[in-house]
Amino acid sequence: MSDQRNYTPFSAETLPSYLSQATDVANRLGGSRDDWKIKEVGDGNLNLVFIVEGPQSTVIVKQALPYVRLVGDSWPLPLYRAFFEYHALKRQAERDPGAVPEVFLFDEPNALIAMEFIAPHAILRKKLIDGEKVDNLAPFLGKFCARTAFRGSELSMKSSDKKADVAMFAGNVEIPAITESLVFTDPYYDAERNHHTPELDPVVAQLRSDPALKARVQRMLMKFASNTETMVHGDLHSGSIMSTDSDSRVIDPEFVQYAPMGFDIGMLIANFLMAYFSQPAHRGDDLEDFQTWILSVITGTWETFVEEFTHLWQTERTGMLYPKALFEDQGHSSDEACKALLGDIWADAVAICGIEMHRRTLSLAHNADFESIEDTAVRAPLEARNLMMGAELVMTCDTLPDMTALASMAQDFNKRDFL
Ligand code: SR1
Ligand code: MG
Repeated sequence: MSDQRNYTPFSAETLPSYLSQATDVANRLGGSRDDWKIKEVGDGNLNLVFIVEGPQSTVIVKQALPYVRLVGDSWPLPLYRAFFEYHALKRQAERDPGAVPEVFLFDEPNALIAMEFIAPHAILRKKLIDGEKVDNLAPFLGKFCARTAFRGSELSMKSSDKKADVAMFAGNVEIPAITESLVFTDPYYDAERNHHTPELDPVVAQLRSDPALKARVQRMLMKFASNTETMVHGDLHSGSIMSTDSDSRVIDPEFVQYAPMGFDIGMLIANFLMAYFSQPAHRGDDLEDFQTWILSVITGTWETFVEEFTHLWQTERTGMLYPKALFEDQGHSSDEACKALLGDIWADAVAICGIEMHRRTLSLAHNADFESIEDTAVRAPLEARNLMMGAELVMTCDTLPDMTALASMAQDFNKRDFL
């Protein structure tokens, strides 16, 4: 795994010389290095991202920095995260072909991945803020979550392969540590890196003074840190999805780890709910129509997840878990076992969803859905709905019956005033 000895962070000026030696990438770009146009476009929290445009094609080059870009070199971060991102992309491509960018080059010492430029797609979060609908989004995301959850688990994988993989990904220590603090811990006390919209103070005080809420969140953190059900993307929000008006892809799995199966879909639903609650500040006459569409994406994603997971259960259950030898071969249906497992995944997803809704409003890394609302008097009441529904989800994750109940809860909170 990468350390800093042979590492050089590239710039738009130095990258052409490096890429001209990377034959496969250079051939894809076409022409020679003087013909390539390079822009550094990284606007995420961690990495350098270059768009390299050649006469024949365009390639993305992503390079890890040895620190958190959002904060600066006061927060060092290991380069080895590129190694885990590369391995995650390979596995996701096998488990859901076509869903993630194709990798052309992985340079471990330089913590650099050259990959497919996904065009003309744009970051989904921006489309949601701009009120642009995306067809086929729910089926795509539901299948991605179900296929990666199922095919990365011992419902499908050979136990020895899965255990070797768990051991390998366990080397990714600092990246999950970010999630452990920023997502599961910092929102619930006055942590140094936190910030929130000042008008939210009373709601924030209410959440932080609730030991039952904190205990439930910590219980979920314990599962996140110790339950290796499957390989998760680890940061599946609307900024990790790129879409046109009808096609979508998933990017950026550097937060990959083995974790509960409900993690990715829970985080995803949270980000759609935040898009939903922020809409009154972004829309005009089309508000109701667009919010209804977002809710339909949430419900559709979960419905597809259940359908696809059940289909894989019936057709690809080749691992050591719930073996056919114990069920079908004995003349016993495994349908109820599948439903019960989906019930557990649902409960985890609901808890994760509530926690993610909190952290994007209270911890370090907020999202543009709310942050782009400049007038805090407009932003705060919308964020308050989001925070209060997050708490309700965490507290009811074991009893909330289904997605219909979650969607009605969102409609209800969308009308309430908490400040
Ligand atoms: C310090 S990194 C902050 C956040 O950015 C990433 O995209 C993850 O969501 C992480 O929690
Ligand atoms: Mg990211």
